[in-house]
Amino acid sequence: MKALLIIDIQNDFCPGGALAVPGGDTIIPVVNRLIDRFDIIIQTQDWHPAGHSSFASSHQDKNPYETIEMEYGTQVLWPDHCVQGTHGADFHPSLITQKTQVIIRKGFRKEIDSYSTFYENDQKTATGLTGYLNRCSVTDIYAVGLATDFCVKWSVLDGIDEGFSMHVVKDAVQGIDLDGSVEKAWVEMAQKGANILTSEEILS
Ligand code: VGL
Ligand code: ZN
Repeated sequence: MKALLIIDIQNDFCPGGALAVPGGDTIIPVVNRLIDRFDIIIQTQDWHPAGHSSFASSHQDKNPYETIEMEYGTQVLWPDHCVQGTHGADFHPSLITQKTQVIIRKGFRKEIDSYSTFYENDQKTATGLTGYLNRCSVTDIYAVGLATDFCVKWSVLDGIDEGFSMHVVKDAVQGIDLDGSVEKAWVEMAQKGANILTSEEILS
């Protein structure tokens, strides 16, 4: 079985949002077309409590995009974004969400961030998605959404470690790009064995 994994297509990651990914909303029509071709649809939702430890505003003398050492390693600090229950945390209104059967919320623990939809950033705390997908006999996961260099990348790398065949639809993702991080993400995903393809190859 194959599943479509729609990552973080939320208002705050789209133009006008608090952590806008350049062109973040341009992928939505592509994602909507892909939804038709899958029976298993999973969405992720970045879902932070106010004062989350990944927000620069939670640390003295820190600006967004600087880094900090956390117990679990280096963490990029972000503008406040995707705060639980706010408009910024809602899915973009153009995204078709009716067919989605599971929504994985992540980053909801104040002291730990979560980019990947399989593990939080300590690389130990599981979200439980692997169990769900295994019970549904999913072997192949097609990743789309935001952002290529953070949540998409970590989900794809962890998905491979969890034993899934991971596919990344390159015209259905967009990146933040801090110091070449998008280019690096493509290399890391390809080197680990992700299959990179276009939406055309799925739709045709
Ligand atoms: C993301 C930064 C912070 C993402 C989430 O969805 O890629 N990036 N929180
Ligand atoms: Zn976040």
